[in-house]
Amino acid sequence: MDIHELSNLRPSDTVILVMGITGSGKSSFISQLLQEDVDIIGHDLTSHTSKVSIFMLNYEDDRRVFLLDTPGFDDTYRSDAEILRDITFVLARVYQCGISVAGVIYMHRITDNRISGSSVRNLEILRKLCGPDAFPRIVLTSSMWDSAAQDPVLLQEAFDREEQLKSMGNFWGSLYHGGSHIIRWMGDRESAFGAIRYLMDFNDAHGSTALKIQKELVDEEKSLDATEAGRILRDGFAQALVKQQGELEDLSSELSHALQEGNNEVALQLLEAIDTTEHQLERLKTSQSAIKTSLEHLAEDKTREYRNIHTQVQEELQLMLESVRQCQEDCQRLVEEQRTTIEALQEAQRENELPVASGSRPKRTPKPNEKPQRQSKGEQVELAGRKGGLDKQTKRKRRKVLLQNSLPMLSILAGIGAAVGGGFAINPALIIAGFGLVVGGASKLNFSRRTKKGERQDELFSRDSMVGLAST
Ligand SMILES: Nc1nc2c(ncn2[C@@H]2O[C@H](COP(=O)(O)OP(=O)(O)OP(=O)(O)O)[C@@H](O)[C@H]2O)c(=O)[nH]1
Ligand SMILES: [Mg+2]
Repeated sequence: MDIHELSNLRPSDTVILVMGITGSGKSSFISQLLQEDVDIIGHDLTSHTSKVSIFMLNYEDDRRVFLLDTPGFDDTYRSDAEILRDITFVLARVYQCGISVAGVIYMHRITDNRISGSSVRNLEILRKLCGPDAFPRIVLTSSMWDSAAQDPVLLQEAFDREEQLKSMGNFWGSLYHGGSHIIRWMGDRESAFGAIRYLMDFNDAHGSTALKIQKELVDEEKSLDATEAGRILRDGFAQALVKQQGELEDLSSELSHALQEGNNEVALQLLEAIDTTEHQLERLKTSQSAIKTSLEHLAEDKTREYRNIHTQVQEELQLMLESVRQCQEDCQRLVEEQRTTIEALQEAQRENELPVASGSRPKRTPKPNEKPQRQSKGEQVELAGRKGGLDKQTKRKRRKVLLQNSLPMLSILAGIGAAVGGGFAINPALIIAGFGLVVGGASKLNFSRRTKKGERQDELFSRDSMVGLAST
């Protein structure tokens, strides 16, 4: 997501966050809403750009709803800090631009038969991000009802679990009693749209409100680690640091014992363990400092980050366009060569069809400036026949090349379309997916090449090797 593109959102636009632990069904939910597979896009975006993906839903009356697909907080402290930075940055920018956040869809798999620490942690962060005033703008959405419905026993368990979740204060309980709405997502578009409509109707009826984190970062100018959500991570990091430092001390004293006793094998194992613990300690410290940031610094970091991604994407686009251009040239050359071959064949055929007198052929007197005939007509026909045979073979191979290239070419064109569309739709995920299609298509292109002598070689080689050759 680009900071400038965020500023281009219209005041009539609305943002909805989709949160939940990994695998709870966030991408599937959004896919159903948009009626397209967003998982691939989301996956590409995760590995290339921000961890938060944005998808646009055309809501009723030409209103645009931007869905933020967020990764779950999963107890790996390094990524948790990054995820919080991403989410809070987007929320703060949206707030500064006067765009309202209608609420949060929080996903949970109803078939999970135990409450994981990760789920509790995600809900704790959700409560702190929103604040009690925004609890009514949270829709607690359970997934996997279609699976549960397959078996009456599973279905009953799901109903029981739903009641249990509502009664647990550290799970849905406090949110439910604070006004959060509960819905069952049946795996279809209708029930997914129902959750969105609930939030939009609530927002229309009650007006928009700022989430707790937006007020803290923008209005109160708090640093991220001083916000309520940030403090959860900060405390977690502090506890983990104490634990890791204790482990490091234990390992160090065990190492000195092992060395005193001359137990080199154990000493080596301990050294490895110390190395790992030191590495974890470093990561924790990095995470700790990552959330000690003001919105201003966060914006600077993110702007730099997105600018780098933008530059990288531009460079990749240039490479892709160059590949497409080369491909077009190759195709044009093939068509041209085919045209020349056909003309030569037609010429040979015309000569072959000239009327020939029966019996002995009259000897033609050569004109004064005419070059002596080097081949008889029979020889010419035979030569043309051989050439025709060769040409047929070559033509078959070239036609094969063209056919092989048609699908990758379509993929490249679709990719460019998606990338350009993504640019207009403020959808970095679409841009990345576009590039994916272009790269995928380009890598499947096959070309015939010429040798240095200018003779045609019918060996096929891939776009990769062609790029390699082009650069030499
Ligand atoms: N049958 C069924 N499968 C579901 C449902 N929700 C999610 N799944 C499946 O669960 C798996 C994970 O779903 P995702 O939508 O990728 O979950 P996610 O929350 O986006 O996961 P991350 O992106 O890893 O955070 C996929 O294989 C989905 O097909 C549901 O309601 N019914
Ligand atoms: Mg996902």
